[in-house]
Amino acid sequence: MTENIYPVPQEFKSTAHVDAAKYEELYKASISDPEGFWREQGQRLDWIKPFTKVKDTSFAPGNIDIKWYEDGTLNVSANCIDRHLETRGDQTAIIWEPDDPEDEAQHITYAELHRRTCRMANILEDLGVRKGDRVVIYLPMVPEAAYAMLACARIGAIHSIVFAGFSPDALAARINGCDAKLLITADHAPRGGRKTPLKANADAALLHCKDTVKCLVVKRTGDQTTWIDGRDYDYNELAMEADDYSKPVEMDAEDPLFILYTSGSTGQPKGVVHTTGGYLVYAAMTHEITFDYHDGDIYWCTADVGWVTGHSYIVYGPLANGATTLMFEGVPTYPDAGRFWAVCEKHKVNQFYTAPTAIRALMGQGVEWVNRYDLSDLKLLGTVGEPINPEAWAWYNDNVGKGRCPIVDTWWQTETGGHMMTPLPGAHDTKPGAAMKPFFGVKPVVLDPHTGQEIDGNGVEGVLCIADSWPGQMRTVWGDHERFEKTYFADYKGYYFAGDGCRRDADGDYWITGRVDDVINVSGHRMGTAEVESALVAHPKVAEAAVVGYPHAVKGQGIYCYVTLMNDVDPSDELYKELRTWVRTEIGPIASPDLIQWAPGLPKTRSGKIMRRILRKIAENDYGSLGDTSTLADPSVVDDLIENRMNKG
Ligand code: 6R9
Repeated sequence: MTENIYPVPQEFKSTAHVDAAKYEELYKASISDPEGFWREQGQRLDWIKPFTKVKDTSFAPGNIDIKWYEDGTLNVSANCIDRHLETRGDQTAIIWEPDDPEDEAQHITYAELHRRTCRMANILEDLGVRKGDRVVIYLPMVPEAAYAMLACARIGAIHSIVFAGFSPDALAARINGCDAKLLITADHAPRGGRKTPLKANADAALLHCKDTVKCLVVKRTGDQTTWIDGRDYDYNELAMEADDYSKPVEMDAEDPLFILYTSGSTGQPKGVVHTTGGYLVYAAMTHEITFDYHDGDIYWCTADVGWVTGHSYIVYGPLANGATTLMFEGVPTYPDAGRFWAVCEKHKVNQFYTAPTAIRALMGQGVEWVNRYDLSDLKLLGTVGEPINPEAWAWYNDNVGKGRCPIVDTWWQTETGGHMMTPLPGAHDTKPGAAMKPFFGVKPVVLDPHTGQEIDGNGVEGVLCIADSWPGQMRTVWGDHERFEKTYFADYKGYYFAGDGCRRDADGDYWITGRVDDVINVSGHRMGTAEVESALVAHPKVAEAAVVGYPHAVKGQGIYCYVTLMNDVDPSDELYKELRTWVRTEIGPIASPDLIQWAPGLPKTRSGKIMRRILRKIAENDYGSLGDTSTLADPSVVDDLIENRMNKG
């Protein structure tokens, strides 16, 4: 192998939860006896009624059925808060670092978290929310987001968080998609010195929802917002009156905990459903083992709670472990490109977990921003969300970790609930860009995409599937179990198909090679090209659109749109700008097209199917390998597109 190998730092080996020998032993046990392995891991949680059954799962066609710990009962909020009160009531549970560094950070103890969550739970009940009801959370990165999640869990309501960067239309679709009873939002979301008018967005969204949906408004900036009596409720006012105790509701292990909408290769985003027992066991275990979290450590994951990473690794995993978890409202470059490192120094962060896109953006700003700060408390670094290029990995390792901190490159998905492949910091040497090893209980297989057969041995490449269930696995698509089966289990029967390609190298280590479907990954955010296309064609001047990803130095992938205009419409710079704004309004700023190419025609097969493979190659400036174009209805379309390829070179 030509790649560099970074050995486990010596000082890490002696104190790590898992070393190489222990990994081998436990991994083997987890695969040969999943029942026994997960029975023991189930003891991480406090159960109201202990489980006797551990695993009852089927990937069989027509009968996709996943249950873990199914006869046990528990409450997630009690596991994340109440059980820690006796031993660590005064320990900080959440450190909140606001957008503006001049504003004061908050240290919320477990005792305070308990009070706040109970009050929120009582408010939700007063507003009529009951076990099984859905609550949509559309909040900035404020502690109230965690209170709201935990309060839902406490009373058995199912939360669905919508990232605060999403537009009113996207918010409305999600409120309606899960038929939510309540929306929790804030007046504004400060981020990077700017303010997103969340309440105004919520007002616009609610115009498209049932008029029984209530709206609970958290005061963040205190700016004036419009108010509809009888629909809108003031959280801060209600919280002053609310009782400090709320009894955690006894939930079945398989009761839903949350729904999180995520993009796929077809149609509109789907509601990924995670349940109570298995999810929490898996989030807690992966948080402790992957990050080698020890009591007293300060842990920071820079994600937003609007994404799954925020669910599992800001809130549920860390709090289940009684950790101190840092919640950051801002962005890496505000007020300057040293912000991440300033926060690491200020709060003495020990484990730092971020996305490759942030690393690349900061790398571009120069290493002097890192060198200004004392990062000697850091012990471990992590990345998530997209493949990391070796240059960014090396920069992170050398300048942030100073060569002392292992880097865990964690591959997983909204659907998987927690880490699926990652090096364990005390056990595995690392290779820049490799996800390395499966987590305990995870059985990855590499399949031939054409035959669907498993490819054995090392030095092989194919599509990545998982051969058996793990406790953090999603259980269904909200309201559409058939779509669950079709999306993840239909292409390769008997396996969970992740949508990613992968390589198992000569040493047997895994590398994720990127999506093999029509999902693109823009700054670590997952997006279905179909969503952007349907936003574009909703514009009255657009006849047809095809969207593909292309390599982008900072974002990983950029959004490349081929747009065919209506007959009587001419392309113009104004229209170019208008379409970009249009997509931002329809979906949100993260879906903003990077490049639009006016396309008089799109390459189609004779049956009318757009040949995206060709469009991808053109977007990538890779004309030499267009592949077979003989099935095109009109091959001249391709020449025209190549000629007009934007951003040549
Ligand atoms: C957690 C999260 C999932 C998709 C996944 C893959 C990509 C995530 C990665 C990675 C390479 C890693 N992905 N982690 N690719 N290396 N370490 O990101 O969930 O938003 O659902 O995205 O992200 O393509 O399939 P989600």
